[in-house]
Amino acid sequence: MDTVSNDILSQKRETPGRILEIRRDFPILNRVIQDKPLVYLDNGASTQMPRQVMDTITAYHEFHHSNVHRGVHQLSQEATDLYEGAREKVRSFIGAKSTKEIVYTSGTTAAINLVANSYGTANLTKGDKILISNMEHHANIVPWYMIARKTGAEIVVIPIHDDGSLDMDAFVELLDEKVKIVCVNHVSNALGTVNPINEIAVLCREKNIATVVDGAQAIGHFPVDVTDLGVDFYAFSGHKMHGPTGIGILYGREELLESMEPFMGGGDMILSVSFDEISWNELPYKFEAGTPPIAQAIGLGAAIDYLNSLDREFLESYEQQLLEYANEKLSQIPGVRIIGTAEGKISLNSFVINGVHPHDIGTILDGEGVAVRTGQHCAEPVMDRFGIPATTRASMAFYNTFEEIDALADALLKVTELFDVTD
Ligand code: 7TS
Repeated sequence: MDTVSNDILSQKRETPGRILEIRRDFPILNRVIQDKPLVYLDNGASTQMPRQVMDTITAYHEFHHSNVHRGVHQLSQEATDLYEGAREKVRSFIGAKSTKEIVYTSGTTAAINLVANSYGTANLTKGDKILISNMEHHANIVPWYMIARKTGAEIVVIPIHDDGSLDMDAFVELLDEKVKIVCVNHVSNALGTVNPINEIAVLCREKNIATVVDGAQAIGHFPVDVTDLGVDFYAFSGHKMHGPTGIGILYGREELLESMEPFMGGGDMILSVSFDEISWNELPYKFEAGTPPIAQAIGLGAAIDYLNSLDREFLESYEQQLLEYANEKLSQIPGVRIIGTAEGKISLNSFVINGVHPHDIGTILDGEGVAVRTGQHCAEPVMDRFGIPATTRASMAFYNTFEEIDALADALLKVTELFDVTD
């Protein structure tokens, strides 16, 4: 075992100064856990916030807090300007044509539930098909299951290859005239696979099939342009792109959102109300009932400003180097098998170790200050596809370092020593 350990330790790589500088924006990365420096490799669950985002949220509470779209007083107008300003930042960040296409939600889950209920209910009848990829998060499965039960539509699974890439040949074959909706993630949270969304959208558009893309794991890793992608709906969460929790976005093509009935009713989403007749507000407010997550939306705007201030091309290529480095290290640890090896995947490694339960791995890693996620990652069908109950997942962000990958590898070696794992 010493030989393996020494081999791994001998291949160190130095983290670029630009990354170390960026790390200073993230106070939480200085935490000490179990007497060890925190190694945060659970970015797939939630990314950390830079100080700039926290400061913006605090300043909002200190100086501008009030309810939006309601008061004529100055504070309400300031809050409304900040809140609507953030919507414009989101629009520009994802290349949408109009802020009418940007609906604030509480997260990806809420965004997909909105589409399933509003669009799904109105556009599905008995015998129709909803295609869902085998690598979806439960957030892009369960709402459709619920709507399928209500409407009599059928869920059909798009299969995936052994490397975790989507089986595009099978997908094309499945696209018959019964298919009304295709649900697929841009990036899989369990495998790291990046799906060919543009190709999927083109095929669906030809057949008038709606595309619902779960962008939760893509948005923090590379630039997304919904117009270039040509999708109908695109959902994501603020907390996976260095913003706060409690805020997410549903992008919807204006024409489709216009045709849809609201999902939730209440204040702000109406133009006029009587007991006989109610008329809906214009887009996007039609879908935003009640007091919205104001501070969170403004925080999301600040996260966008922060990402825009960085050299994202550099960060993207740096994350790929982290992935290569992690692959190299993991391949030298006895008994490790990586689940999801598709070309072009993001910096995320799901893996199993022969004979060791992922929860034991997670607990031992926590003792070393290394935070990873273990379990089925709310993607049970993909675990079933690979015939495993769970994985350990190290998901990286641009602020992670090569030294942190070393710490992960060292901690995993401890696991294999403790459990006496051999290849
Ligand atoms: N879709 C994908 C692909 C996700 O990874 C997640 C969260 C969601 C949807 C749901 O997002 P929410 O913000 O509405 O909760 N994924 C994870 C994960 O991988 N580990 O913890 C949460």
